[in-house]
Amino acid sequence: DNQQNSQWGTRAGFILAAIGSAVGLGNIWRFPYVAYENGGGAFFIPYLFALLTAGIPILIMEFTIGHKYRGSSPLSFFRLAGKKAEWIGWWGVIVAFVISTYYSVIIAWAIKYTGYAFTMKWGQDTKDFLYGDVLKLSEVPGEIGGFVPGVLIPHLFVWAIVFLILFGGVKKGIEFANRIFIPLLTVVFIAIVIRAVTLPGAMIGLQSFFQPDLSKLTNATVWVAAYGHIFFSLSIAFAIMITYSSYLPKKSDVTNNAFITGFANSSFELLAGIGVFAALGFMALQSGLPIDKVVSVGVGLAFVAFPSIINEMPGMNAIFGVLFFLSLTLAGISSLISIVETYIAGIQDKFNISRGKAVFFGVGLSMLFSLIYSTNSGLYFLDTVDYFINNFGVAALGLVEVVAIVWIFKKLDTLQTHADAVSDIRLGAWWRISLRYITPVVLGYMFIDLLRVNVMRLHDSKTGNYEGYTNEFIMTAGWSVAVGALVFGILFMLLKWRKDPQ
Ligand code: MET
Repeated sequence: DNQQNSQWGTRAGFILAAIGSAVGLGNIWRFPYVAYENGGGAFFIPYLFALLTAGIPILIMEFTIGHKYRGSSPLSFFRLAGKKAEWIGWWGVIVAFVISTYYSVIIAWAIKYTGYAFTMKWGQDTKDFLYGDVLKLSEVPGEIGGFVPGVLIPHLFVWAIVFLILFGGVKKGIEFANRIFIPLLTVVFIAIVIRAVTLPGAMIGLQSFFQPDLSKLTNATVWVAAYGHIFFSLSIAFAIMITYSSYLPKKSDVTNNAFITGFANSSFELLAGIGVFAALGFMALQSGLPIDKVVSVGVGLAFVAFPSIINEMPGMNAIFGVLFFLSLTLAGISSLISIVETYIAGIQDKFNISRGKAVFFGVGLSMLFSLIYSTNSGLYFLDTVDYFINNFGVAALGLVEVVAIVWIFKKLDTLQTHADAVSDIRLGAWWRISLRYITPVVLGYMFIDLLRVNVMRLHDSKTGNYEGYTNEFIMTAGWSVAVGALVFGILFMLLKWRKDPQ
């Protein structure tokens, strides 16, 4: 079928799919380590501020764009203001493409760990197990010795599942998968959190999570982290929510749907935070260390700290472990399909090809690029690409998108009129002030500062690059990817529409 004829079967189907996209590795694998690295309680206030002044307002805006202009992100932006807006849509699509390539490998790890959990195969040294036995990480970042078959095989399996779901189409593939995954995920996840908060020492962890650390509020990095995370977590500013809402029937309440999706995502994230910090509190009690000294593993938190926690648990360890990694897998797949759908929809619209062809081409290409993460330098690439694409892809794009729509194309009124015409809840001062002033000012300041810090780091041998990587590695895996996304976005805009975009 044709891209423009695809539609969700029911309202619940759309909401489940949107929640399925939002709730992902970001909530379970990413949020805990970002919150942890930013001091736990210090993260809370910036997180809520970013959610209410940027996250939800942009989500409403993107649902409205998709619903009003009824196309993939590039097509919707084209209809909004022509070619001079279209490139923003493509930029998001390419950013989505880049994220999908490494997102898929984390799901592959989760599948492996679901298997390991049955026997707790990771042993006592869970850090060595992850980096040594599983990932076979090279000594030097960027030095690629070859593929790691133990990662490559589940990784290809993940792409096969994604292919099958997307090949089924919007209703029979995406909606169907989410109808099974999301209820299952919710039940499994609540069981895990209940187990975690009833562990001895849980209160120690929860206290550190919920105690706002006001002294850290002046720290810019905490704010940057909070905004970046909200965008990633809500799947906004990289084409996803525009694509999903373009499949809504004409009569659909966009504002209400955005609130439901946003609050469901944050509830999930808060639950994940509660579960993880409760478990960390348990670890703190066991080891006698303060909570912020229990682990120091960043990206590996879920795959290092969790296995350790599972080792120490009084009973039901294996079940807990299996459920935890299973929930990671389910949440990951339902998000990965949404991100791949953005470029499937984009190329279908632009090149006027069938869905089947677009799925073949899109999944095939992302699978090919994703192979780098199945090599023994994969984790270094993942870490660097994730940092650069989130800061100079997602956050920068969020800024450009909002400024362009509000200040350059002056479409805020048009969008508000459309949203209000189809929705119960009316948009008012909160929505307008957030998008007109708060988001551009805060994100703009953040972005300039981030750019300054990272450019400076290339020239200053004392401060060192992100994670201490060499300039060469940062240029290859970081800057060229982030800048490349923008360049390719513009190139796609320059190509001819194979079908009248109006
Ligand atoms: N929202 C997703 C998450 O939180 C990420 C974008 S979709 C791959 O994991």
